[in-house]
Amino acid sequence: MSIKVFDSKEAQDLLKAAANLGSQDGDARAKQIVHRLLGDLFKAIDDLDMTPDEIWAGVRYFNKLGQDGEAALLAAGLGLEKYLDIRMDAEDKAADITGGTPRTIEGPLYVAGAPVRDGVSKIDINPDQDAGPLVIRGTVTGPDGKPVAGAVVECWHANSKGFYSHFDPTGAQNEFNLRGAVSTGADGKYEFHTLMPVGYGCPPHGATQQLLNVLARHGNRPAHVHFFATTDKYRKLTTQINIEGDPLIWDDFAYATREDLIPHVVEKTGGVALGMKADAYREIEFNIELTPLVQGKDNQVVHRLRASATA
Ligand code: MBD
Ligand code: FE
Repeated sequence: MSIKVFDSKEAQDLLKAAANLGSQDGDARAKQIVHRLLGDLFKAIDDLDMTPDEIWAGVRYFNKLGQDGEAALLAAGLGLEKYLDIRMDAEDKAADITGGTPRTIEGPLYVAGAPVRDGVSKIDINPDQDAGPLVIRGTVTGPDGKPVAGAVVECWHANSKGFYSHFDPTGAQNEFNLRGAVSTGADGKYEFHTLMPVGYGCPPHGATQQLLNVLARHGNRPAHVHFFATTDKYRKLTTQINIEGDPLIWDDFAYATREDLIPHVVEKTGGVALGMKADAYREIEFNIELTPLVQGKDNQVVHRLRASATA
């Protein structure tokens, strides 16, 4: 069948009416985007000859996606969030902003409100038998290589089951377990005492995994740790590190891995003296270099709905 109706006056008028282009009212940008996206969908229905059954399966899918609260998870899994990074990288390049620690996606599991400590924070609150102690530390520098004082480094990561506090389906973790914030002193240093994370997997019966299954894709991430580095002197950095050696490092369902974000994991001893649960521990040094403001402003701040809690 090769029915083509997209270019007909009837279909084009319908599209304009649906986006209310004939009126001066409403949000002009929203109308522009709705007209374009709906038009692209109408065109795809024509081009791929999508059946009513396929359309209604899609509509049903959106309902499940919302019920599961997984729209942001799907955005990561379909590469939409990575695509925004590709665009921000290109925008930086066009503005001659080079260097700095690479950005990578935030993901959907940040929780605002972790207590801010000076220099060092122990963020493992709940015991986790299967996770060994880990120190993550580094220096925040500016584009000039000099330490940044008063920067806030936040980190968040999963436990040994791949679950994040606040979103843990087992309810096993306190608010802010494995989430922390440290304010740097004059030396620009931050340090987190925590436990080794394990990679995240999408909820097996959720809408995201359902779609990935149809595509014959997995919904897993390598073990990783998220960071924000915030200061009023430079641009906010959103990034992650992967845990070296994880077999999924180059097979992340959310496409967040980058060459410069796989710091070495060093085996150390002396953990007990440092207040850790075992003498043998691992240490990761992750230095963070920030990039300059553009005309005095952070031109790439991202606003999105984020969970928040009080400690
Ligand atoms: C995560 O932990 C994550 O970082 C992303 C991007 C998606 C799902 C879970
Ligand atoms: Fe994550």
